Amino acid sequence: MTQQVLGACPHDCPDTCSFVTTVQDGVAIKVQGNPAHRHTDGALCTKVSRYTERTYHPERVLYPMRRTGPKGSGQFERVSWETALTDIAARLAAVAQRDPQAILPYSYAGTMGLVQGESIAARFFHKLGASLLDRTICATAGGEGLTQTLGGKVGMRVEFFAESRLILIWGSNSIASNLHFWRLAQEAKRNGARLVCIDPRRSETAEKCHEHIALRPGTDAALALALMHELIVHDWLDHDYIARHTVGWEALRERALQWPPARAAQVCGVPEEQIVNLARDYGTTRPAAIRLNYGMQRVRGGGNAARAVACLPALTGAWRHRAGGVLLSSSGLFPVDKAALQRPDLLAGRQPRTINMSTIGDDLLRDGSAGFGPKIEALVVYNSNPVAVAPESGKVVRGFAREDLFTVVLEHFHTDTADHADYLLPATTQLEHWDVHLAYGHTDVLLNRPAIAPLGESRPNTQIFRELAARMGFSEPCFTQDDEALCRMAYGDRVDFSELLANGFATLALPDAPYAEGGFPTPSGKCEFFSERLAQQGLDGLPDHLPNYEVAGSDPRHPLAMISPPARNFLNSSFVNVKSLRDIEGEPVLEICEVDASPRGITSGAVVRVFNDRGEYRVRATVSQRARPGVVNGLGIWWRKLGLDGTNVNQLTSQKLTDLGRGPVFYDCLVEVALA
Ligand SMILES: Nc1nc2c(c(=O)[nH]1)N[C@H]1C(S)=C(S)[C@@H](COP(=O)(O)OP(=O)(O)OC[C@H]3O[C@@H](n4cnc5c(=O)[nH]c(N)nc54)[C@H](O)[C@@H]3O)O[C@H]1N2
Ligand SMILES: Nc1nc2c(c(=O)[nH]1)N[C@H]1C(S)=C(S)[C@@H](COP(=O)(O)OP(=O)(O)OC[C@H]3O[C@@H](n4cnc5c(=O)[nH]c(N)nc54)[C@H](O)[C@@H]3O)O[C@H]1N2
Ligand SMILES: [Mo]
Repeated sequence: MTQQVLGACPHDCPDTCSFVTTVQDGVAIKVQGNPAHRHTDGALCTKVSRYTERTYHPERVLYPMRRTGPKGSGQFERVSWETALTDIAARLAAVAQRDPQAILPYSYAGTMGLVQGESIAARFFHKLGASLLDRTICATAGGEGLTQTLGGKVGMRVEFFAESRLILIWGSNSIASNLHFWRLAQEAKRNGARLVCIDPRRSETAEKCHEHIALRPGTDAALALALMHELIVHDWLDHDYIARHTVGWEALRERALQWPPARAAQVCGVPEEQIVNLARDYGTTRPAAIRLNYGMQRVRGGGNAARAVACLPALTGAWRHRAGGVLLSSSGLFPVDKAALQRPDLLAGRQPRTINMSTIGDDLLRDGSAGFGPKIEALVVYNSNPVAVAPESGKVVRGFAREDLFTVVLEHFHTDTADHADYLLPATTQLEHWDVHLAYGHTDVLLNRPAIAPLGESRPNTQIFRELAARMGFSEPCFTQDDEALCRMAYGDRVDFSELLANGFATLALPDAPYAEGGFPTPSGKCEFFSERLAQQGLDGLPDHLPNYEVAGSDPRHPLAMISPPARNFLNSSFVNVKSLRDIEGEPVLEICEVDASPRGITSGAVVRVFNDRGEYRVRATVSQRARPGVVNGLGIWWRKLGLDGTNVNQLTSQKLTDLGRGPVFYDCLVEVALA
């Protein structure tokens, strides 16, 4: 019997596709884009079209496993669920009796699902009184910057980019990481729009745009301020929009006038003329739109850079048109009832400390102290692979290798993190469980129905936490709600669940041009060039350029800047173990340009050492025009154990944090490269 089941792509990607799984006699045989969903348009990326290969992968974790070898060895024996759950509950209870804050949940967006993400899991840790996790690893700097200026993670409706006349693709490799947006940009291009890519790397996207501005990493605010300078001196401003819908114009004007293009050209390492021309295009083309993405905020000044860019459309009045404005993330537009799903009220007045996931390396190595609180004694990891993705992995690995740390990992695969587990528990994939989704690159809600029965003895995250809760004696009824009930609860009556059941998606009712008449969700209701909230915290009320922690030229021993953007056929560290996709990527590479390669005797194919004071990573070099002078690109995020020497790029990245949002600075990193 053949059946078609509507689902949603669970991955951390702006596109959040609706898909259709064809099931034959209980086996999923293919996954295809849902043609009825306009954002998916019947097409999936290469990765997710191979979803059955991932689900039926011979190395799926199918049974609960208990560690038998040393930490990190990846040696396990199969145990029953009963044994695993009883022992885990007893171990957690013993720690909790001393201090529940010594227990840390660690999770991110392995699935973006609201139910298999933070629902029963959050309730469980709230009830326990465990440490809270600051989920900063991806987007908090840009998210906070956007929120200070526009009031939230809000922006243009993505579909209207197709009508724009000028599109700035800023800090984003859309072809790799936002493919369905690229389709809209192509449509605009066919209608005569000009596409400009702002990215240190000559990415797959940059080479297909009309123009590529290859600035130095971490200099985006300088570029944005110079654009403002030009808008001001040439009077390409919408004075009426500025007067009615913005705050802090006089102060911003004064700041921007300190940034003539010549100054920014020096800082950004691009020709002055390129900045002048971009400003003219932006100032004189209507409608003009900016697709900002998170690639530009993984540096010290990432929050300020997002603020500076977010000011631009209010200066020119681009928001007046539905095809004008800026989009970084649309997630703030979704009316999710987080409190109902996650139940922070179960803390019952307790205020556990918060641990920043981006400094997990340092924090696992800390002893208890007055400022820090108790030493971390137990770690429960789900939907994340921190040993591969967190910065400064030398320290992360040392932390996970602690013999006195009790670690539980819920996973599909034997990842680098799973290798360090005391218990490894088999989780279901998106084809095997219910979920409901928001999106950060469009504005539709998606539903995912299970297409097949759980493989082996795998269970949904929710079910694993329900059973742990029962063994811990948590008797609140919220610990027995089933997944379908949780899906219904996520949006309550704000989204029609019968529509989700029937179509797999539902569209939020939103205006075409949300800020044509102002009405931003900031405290003032205006676009806040000047942020009173930041000024009150003693921070700069205006956006400014903050140089990287590790500015090229500041350290003669490590003269090259390294960025580590995603490889096209992986999704963060997911899919690295899917052979057909890994075969396309080949092996970990470092892109280096000719002028940096030749004095070092490096030719394409040579194995090189990439190093700084935090560590060393061996990788194969590709001499390529994708890298600009002074910057090397270490494409991510490989599993350490599949790399040349059992490490990956994060061996080199630092645990310093961004100006706003306490985020990681993956792309603010100096290195030296030498033949191995
Ligand atoms: N195929 C694929 N798709 C993905 C992902 C993936 O790993 N693979 N990751 C997903 C995730 S988690 C996220 S958060 C999203 C967004 O993910 P992003 O991290 O925004 O990924 P990209 O779109 O690749 O954009 C990064 C681009 O920013 C550039 N960049 C680096 N430093 C700077 C800088 O200082 N300034 C500017 N202007 N550009 C810079 C990089 O060279 C790269 O081309 O994509 C998601 N989609
Ligand atoms: N150097 C460098 N490092 C980076 C980045 C970079 O650009 N450069 N990007 C950063 C960014 S943007 C992000 S978002 C983070 C991403 O970091 P993570 O959120 O850790 O993402 P993944 O590496 O994809 O790991 C997710 C894991 O969750 C598992 N998983 C998926 N679904 C489920 C499920 O339903 N249940 C359970 N239990 N597990 C599941 C997958 O098998 C996978 O191993 O990495 C960051 N790290
Ligand atoms: Mo991310």
